[in-house]
Amino acid sequence: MRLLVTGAAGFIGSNFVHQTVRERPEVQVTVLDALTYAGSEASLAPSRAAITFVEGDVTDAELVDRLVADADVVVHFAAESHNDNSLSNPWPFVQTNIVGTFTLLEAVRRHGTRYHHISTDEVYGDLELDDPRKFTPETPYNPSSPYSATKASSDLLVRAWVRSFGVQATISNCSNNYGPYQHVEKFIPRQITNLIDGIRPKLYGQGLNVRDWIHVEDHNSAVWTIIDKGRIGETYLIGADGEKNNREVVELILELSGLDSDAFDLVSDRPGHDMRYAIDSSKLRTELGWAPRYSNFEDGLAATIDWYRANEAWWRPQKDATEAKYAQIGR
Ligand code: NAD
Ligand code: TDX
Repeated sequence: MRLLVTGAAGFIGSNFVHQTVRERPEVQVTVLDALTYAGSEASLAPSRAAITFVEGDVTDAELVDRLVADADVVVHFAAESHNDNSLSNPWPFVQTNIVGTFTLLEAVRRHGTRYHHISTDEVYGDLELDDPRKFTPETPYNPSSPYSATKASSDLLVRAWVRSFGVQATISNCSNNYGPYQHVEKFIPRQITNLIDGIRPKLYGQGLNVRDWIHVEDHNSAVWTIIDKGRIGETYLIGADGEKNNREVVELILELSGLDSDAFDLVSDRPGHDMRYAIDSSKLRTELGWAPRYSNFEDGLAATIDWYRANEAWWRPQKDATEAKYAQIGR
């Protein structure tokens, strides 16, 4: 299989490539990544000798066409992915997430290539804390932020290209990922690396917002399950029943770091901050037989903390610029 993976110099895509090189050595992997502030070739280093890396933009139609022509399967991770950035400057989100997906869809349409689209649970909006429901594939789209609105737009393009042009596509919407190689702008790595720097963790608002955490390796094993066995045109929700509020996560990071669990600060809230995400992944589990392997969040988090301690050279170059951006928005 010749596999084109977009956005694999980022967090989830780089882990996907490492898992693929490790577990499926017969797959020929080509990565397309623009190396934005969020991408780093260093994230691909462990697999670098086994893959082809192309630096380029998913909105570059000629380049995309050439790469798709040589692929059997495309997995599209590339995106602008951070909600806070989408509030400060939405344009790159429209360009990469919507126009980039359009560009890939036109190429896979021309070449009849199997396409898997990586998306997020945020397209469904949010749930109240006491709502017994979780998101299902039937939940209506109701995105809140510029980021989630552009991801929702890209999902709808995929659905339309399946129905109107017969494109061979599947979609997955996953909950919040954690694990190695996640940019220090994101919640968990930000707090871990702040603590390494002697800065107290920062919780938005009251810290009561709930995210449904999944280890990145479980997200990626689910993506492979969908590539192997998913039904064309279908949407699969990926989640591992990992609901926790942000305060609980910070308390755990503090405890695992040997510090008092109340040594955090509350900072101003994110505008439009989604209250709660929760995934019902029963379709993926029942129809395709997938199950997560990282069932213990505390163990996964401890391993993630160890990874950031051992890999300061990987994250240090991003840290100051990231915190400078947060300082500008008072968070
Ligand atoms: P990330 O920001 O860590 O990585 C994104 C990668 O895409 C980077 O390497 C960047 O250089 C690349 N990129 C950005 N714009 C590009 C462009 N125009 N052309 C080519 N490459 C470009 O993101 P992530 O957290 O790894 O997320 C990957 C995908 O998974 C995204 O589609 C995101 O919406 C989705 N997702 C993320 C999460 C999460 O918790 N992080 C959860 C569900 C879904
Ligand atoms: O310093 C912080 N303090 C804080 O309380 C940061 C950076 C975040 N938060 C809160 C906001 C959220 O409730 O933590 C939660 C997680 O924040 P993010 O890491 O920014 O993730 P989120 O906005 O939930 O979106 C993530 O999950 C879905 C990814 O960034 C998206 O790409 C994915 O689609």
